[in-house]
Amino acid sequence: MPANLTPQYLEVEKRFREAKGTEEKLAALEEMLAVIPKHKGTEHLRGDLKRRRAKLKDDAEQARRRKGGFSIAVDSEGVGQVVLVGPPNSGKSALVAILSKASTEVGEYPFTTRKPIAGMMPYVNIQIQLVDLPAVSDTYMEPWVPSLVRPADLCLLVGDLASGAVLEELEQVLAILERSKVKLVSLGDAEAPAIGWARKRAILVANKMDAPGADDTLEILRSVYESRFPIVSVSAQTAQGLEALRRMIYDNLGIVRVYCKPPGEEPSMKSPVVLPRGSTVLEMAESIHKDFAHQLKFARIWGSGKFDGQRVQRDYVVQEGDIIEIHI
Ligand SMILES: Nc1nc2c(ncn2[C@@H]2O[C@H](COP(=O)(O)OP(=O)(O)OP(=O)(O)O)[C@@H](O)[C@H]2O)c(=O)[nH]1
Ligand SMILES: [Mg+2]
Repeated sequence: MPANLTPQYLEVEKRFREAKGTEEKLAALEEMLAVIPKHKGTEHLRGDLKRRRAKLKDDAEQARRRKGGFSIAVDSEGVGQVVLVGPPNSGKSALVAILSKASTEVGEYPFTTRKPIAGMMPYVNIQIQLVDLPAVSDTYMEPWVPSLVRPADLCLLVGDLASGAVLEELEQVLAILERSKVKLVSLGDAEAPAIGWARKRAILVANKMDAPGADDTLEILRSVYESRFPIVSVSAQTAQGLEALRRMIYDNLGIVRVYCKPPGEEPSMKSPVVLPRGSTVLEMAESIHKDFAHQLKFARIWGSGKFDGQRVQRDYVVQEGDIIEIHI
């Protein structure tokens, strides 16, 4: 089958060939994987790219060990990786600590966090990875921070409602990321990224709702950013709004949880199959076992606003909470 590679892919591939260091090569490879058309004709090539990426990551890790540094890449775990970015002192670490129980240092002084700290946030029956990052600011910034936003599935832009300069701080964060060709957008954004750019879904998290005057500051934030990002107000101190934040994180990851049920048995509601929103019955079968896809005849579905047990074809798009019985 022909691979039908797009001009966009070929352009990134050219950059990969010209890339010098391991980090530069890795960044180009990530992009090739992001823009390569995903169909049967590119299956081998995609496998090959993933192997090269694994090898390069190993090399980078070993080089860092030799230099005595720490690894700046954070391997994704759970159903999705969510990074927290924001100005110094906005409460990124406090949020990661309370949502995930990761031990990350919270400090009264700015620039407390100096390296990424990952923790797992339980959400109903799945785990979502949160990654605490150092502050993004013109005063000082660890230079690798934008490169950790790039591979994330979702970004929490954390604003400080106790700061008199919250708008300027957030504008600075957005501008700094854009200098590294990372643009924060909302879930509905369907625009294809320009070559070299990453468009990352983001939620604006207005933290320190408990601070005096926070309500007024929140109003201002809303008026400026409402049309651009979903906004949620929280307090890492009083735990206000955290339930809404957890839910919003899940909703903005663009995934669905479905449950597989062998014919004649009960579904296992504790272990969902997690798929990108818009996935079909066939893709669900594939994700369980690649042989299932060839053997799949049809499926029965409970949920979905369908009649219970209704028979659907392999191209049926599964919905959040569906219970699916696969017939092979
Ligand atoms: N009142 C109030 N204070 C908070 C809240 N969340 C965090 N703080 C305080 O704000 C300060 C900074 O919190 P951190 O979590 O270290 O902030 P950070 O964004 O991780 O800061 P850097 O790592 O320096 O970028 C600490 O003194 C926290 O106790 C909140 O919801 N309300
Ligand atoms: Mg911190």
